[in-house]
Amino acid sequence: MSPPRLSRHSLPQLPAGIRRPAYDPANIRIGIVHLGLGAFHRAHQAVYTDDRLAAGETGWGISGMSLRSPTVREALAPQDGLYTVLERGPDGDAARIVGSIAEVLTVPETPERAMARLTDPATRIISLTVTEKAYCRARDGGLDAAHPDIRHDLAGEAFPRSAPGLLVEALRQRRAAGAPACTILCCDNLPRNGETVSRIVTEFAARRDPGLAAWIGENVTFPSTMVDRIVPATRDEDRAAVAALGYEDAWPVVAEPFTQWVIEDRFAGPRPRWEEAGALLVGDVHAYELMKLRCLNGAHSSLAYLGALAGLETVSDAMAEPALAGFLPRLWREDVIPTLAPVPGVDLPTYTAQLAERFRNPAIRHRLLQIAMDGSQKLPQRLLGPALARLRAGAMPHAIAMAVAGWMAFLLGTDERGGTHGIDDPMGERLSATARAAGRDAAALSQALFAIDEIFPAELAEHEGFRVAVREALGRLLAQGVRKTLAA
Ligand code: CS2
Repeated sequence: MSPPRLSRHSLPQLPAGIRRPAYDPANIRIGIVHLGLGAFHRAHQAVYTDDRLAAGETGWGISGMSLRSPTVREALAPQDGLYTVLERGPDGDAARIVGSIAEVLTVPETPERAMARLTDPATRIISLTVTEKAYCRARDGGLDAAHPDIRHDLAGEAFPRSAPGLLVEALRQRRAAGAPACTILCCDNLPRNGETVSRIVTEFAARRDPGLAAWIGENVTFPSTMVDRIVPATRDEDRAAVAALGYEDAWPVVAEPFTQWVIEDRFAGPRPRWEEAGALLVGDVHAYELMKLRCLNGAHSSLAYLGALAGLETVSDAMAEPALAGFLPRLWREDVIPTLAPVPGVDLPTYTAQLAERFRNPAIRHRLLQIAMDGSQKLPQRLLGPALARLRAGAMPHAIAMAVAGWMAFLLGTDERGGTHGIDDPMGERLSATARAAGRDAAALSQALFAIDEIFPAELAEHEGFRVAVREALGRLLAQGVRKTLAA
């Protein structure tokens, strides 16, 4: 007999020892719409929410929506939204079934249903993990009105395609229907993510109807958040690991044991008591955001480019190489920690040492190429921001220059073991073409890339000392390889 497929119906038959919802998932009501139903949300916010549902806050079920691909709906709808979080630590695995996703939709498949849920008076929170690029930000941080999806949505002739367009249309309809105030909760890795989304949404709305923009200012809040949990993309091996437990789950998620969520406590209406599930509700998130983006994500991106260039596959593989593992403490100590304001209750050297431990977790196979994706969207807040802060303080951020050089070399598309990789990035074609035209000439390559002002702010691109540091690092990477260069 084949093992049962996970669903509400099969829950009671699942093997003992698997933690399952301590409530009846059929009896929860939806209070949250979440856009971007990727692995991260399912191992993070949905788990905090699952805890609150178990504690009796049954009005906070999640309607999970994908903006494009139906693959999550195809996997989870037959499972009534249930899925496994397989927590993998150095000491072994723990499986838990999460029941907080009460409904799974693909927006373009069922746009009316999605809009009805977004505008439902019972929906008080619209949260997002749609990745950096989906906000369609312009160079100045506001709305990129030239973005093809934004142009499509601003024309207002068809159902919106972009996240900002969808949010504004939902808010327009909420206003027209007299729906109660709601909160838009960005959970993507952007600095001041709440303010960023507020600005983009308000600018979009103002182009359609200044009255709507004003209404949003009075009725919608955009708290900032810092989110953290390492959740690699699910692989077939992970599905097999769940099958070995005795049931079938088409899309489990694998996560490290660590999880952190810091939320600015500025909600327009009610919210789950996430603080009782371990979240930290604070007055100001910014110091936490910068710490996490620069220390964790900055180190991740550095490892991704330098490690992939060295022909390595995962973060833990890279951490097993002394040259790469040894690079991070330097990056943190010299170039990152000095740029951070004190974070309440956090000792930064301890925090970064714990990051190194988390990166070493051999049970998590986090592919470097996954992290390397969308570099044009990630570099500015992860590496270029702290570089600028150091330069303004009169210091030369050599470790960051090395990481940026790693990204530049990575764009050439080949690694030191003769492997090749594509550049998965909204600017990928332009970046690859630029790199190809310059070739393995460090001066030409760095100069051509520094000229891309969507990525490099002028203050950085025109800083002679920084340009030289990157060019020299790139020259060494190309001539001697990653290991030799970092060991030197
Ligand atoms: C990673 C993040 O893929 C990436 O860019 O740096 O997804 C990282 O794993 C999370 O932010 C950890 O909280």
